[in-house]
Parts: sequence; structure tokens; C-alpha cells
Amino acid sequence: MVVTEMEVYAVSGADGKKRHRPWRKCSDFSDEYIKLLTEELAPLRPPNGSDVTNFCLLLIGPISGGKSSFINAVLSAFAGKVIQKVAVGESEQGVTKRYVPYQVRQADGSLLRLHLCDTPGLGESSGMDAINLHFLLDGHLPHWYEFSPYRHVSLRSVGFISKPTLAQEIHSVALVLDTSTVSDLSPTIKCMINDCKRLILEKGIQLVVILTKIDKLHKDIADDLADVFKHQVVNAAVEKVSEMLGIPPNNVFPVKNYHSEVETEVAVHAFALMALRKLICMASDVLEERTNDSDDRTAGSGEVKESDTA
Ligand SMILES: Nc1nc2c(ncn2[C@@H]2O[C@H](COP(=O)(O)OP(=O)(O)O)[C@@H](O)[C@H]2O)c(=O)[nH]1
Ligand SMILES: [Mg+2]
Repeated sequence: MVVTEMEVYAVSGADGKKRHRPWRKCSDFSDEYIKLLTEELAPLRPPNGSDVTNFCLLLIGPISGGKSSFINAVLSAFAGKVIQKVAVGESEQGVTKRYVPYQVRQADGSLLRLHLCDTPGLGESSGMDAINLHFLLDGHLPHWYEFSPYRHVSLRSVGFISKPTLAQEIHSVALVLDTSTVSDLSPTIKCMINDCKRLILEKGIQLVVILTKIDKLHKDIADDLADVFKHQVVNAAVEKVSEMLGIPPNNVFPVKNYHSEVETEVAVHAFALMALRKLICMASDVLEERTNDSDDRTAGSGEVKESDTA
């Protein structure tokens, strides 16, 4: 057969928009889906035998990336209304100055077994860098610790915890980045992010990346957040960050936080809950591993004692 003519058709919906296959499989966003996710996450608790009552989930990232707004989105998803408990805003020095844990409350008043921990933005002016992160990850800093841009944390820092328990350690970390500015990060911030990433992985913690402000990527995305997993521009941003940081794309979560809205949005809740699910899952793995390690050490020390006695 000799082809002399070929017509190519694009499939579009009734609204005239082209339809793409989703680049990430996901259930349709609806109130039922949110209910399903909240019911899945609410009963989760740290593994038995770990002596830990709350997962400790840490958020880090450059100033104004959307860390505090993400916590508000999670609080809103469980409360079923728009919550603005955590102060947010654009400021060169960043609005958040301390290491602050937030508890998540369901609409019925019950608390989830986790702390979502907010931090000041990574940067020279905030006092958050890889050195201070090291102390934070290992559980040496008390809740509400205020970082100083002039002095690193040391043994003499106020409230320094010399022998932290597993419950005081950080169990999983999310690096929160503004999708719309991720290509323009300064070399200093890029270097800081890479140092932090190396440190986190060295401590056996896996990294989740939360890509905020996806509504700023394209007007169509802002108009229809439910189609995010069909937009190639979001997929490209996820792939780019995954490549830049050397972490798998399925650890990268695009989100849209509440910014100007006063009414709840199913998509905002769905994004927040999907990212939270990954953070909890990773925290659970870390706790299980650390609990098994300490069990092995205890068992190991028992054997030595026996042979000593013999
Ligand atoms: N358009 C848009 N703005 C956002 C989003 N997330 C956060 N913001 C805004 O970005 C600014 C910085 O957010 P904030 O949560 O304080 O960032 P933080 O410094 O990382 O804690 C605030 O003005 C937020 O309202 C988002 O998903 N979309
Ligand atoms: Mg903040």
C-alpha cells in the first residue's frame, strides 16, 4: 500500500481541550476520595515496639517555598475547612523563625499520631543549613527552638538535648520547593539543598519532594487542578527535579496550597494527603528499621554477656 495522504486527529473533550493520558495514575478527585484518604491515614501510628507515639515529619526548603502553607493544607484536609493556623507570607528573611511541631486534628476532634514540623527557610539569613539540620534530624533540638543566623547549634545551645530518644529524632523529611522558581535557584541555595539531601540520605532517611505553586505553571492548571496528572508541564517539572536531585519521580509530589481561596477545594486536599501518605509510609519504614537495629544490638549484647560468663 502506498500512502499518499494521512490525516492526524487530536482527541479533545467537549470543552475543546486536548486530552492526554495521565502521566501518573490517580483516582478522580472527589469528596469520597478525600474521605478514603483521610480514613486511611488517620489511624496510622508508629510501629509497635518502637516506643514512639508520634511520627515526626520534617519540612525543609528555601524561604517562601510553601512549607507553612503545606501544613495549613494538611490541617484543612482533615478539618474539612480552610485552616490558616500557620503564619505564611513572602518575606526575604522568611516568616517562620523556629522549629515548630504541629498536630493534626480531625473534624471530630481526635488527633493524628504525627507531628508536622515546620522550619525556617534554608538560607544564609535564616540560620538553617546542613550543620543545624544534622542536629535537628538526630533529635538534639527541642520543639520551638529558635535558630540564629549568627551562630550554629552547639552543645551549649539553649535546650540542647544531649541524648535524644528515637521519639525525638526526625523520621521522614520533605523538601518543599516552589515549582515556578525551581529553575532559578541561586548556586548557594542549590549547594545547600544538595548538602542537606546528602545528609538526610546518609542518616537512612528517604527524601520526599513537595513541588508547590503548580498553579503558577500554566493558566489551565490553575483553572482545572483535577487535571494536573495529565498536564505535561507538571510532569516535566517533576522529571526535572527528580533528575536534579537524583531521587525517583514517584517521590516527587506536585501540590497546590491554599493561597487566595476562602472555600475548600478537593484537589488541594488530595495533593496534600497524597504527599502526607508518602511521608508517613517512609517514617514508618525508618522507625521499623531503627527499632529492629536496636533489638539486634540488644540481642547481640546478650550473646556477648553469655560468652563472657562462660
Ligand atoms: N499561588 C500559590 N501560592 C502559594 C502556594 N503555596 C504557598 N503560596 C504562597 O507563597 C508564599 C510563601 O508561603 P509560605 O508557606 O509562607 O512559605 P515558607 O516560607 O516555605 O513557609 C505565601 O504568600 C503563600 O500564600 C501555592 O501552592 N500556590
Ligand atoms: Mg514558613
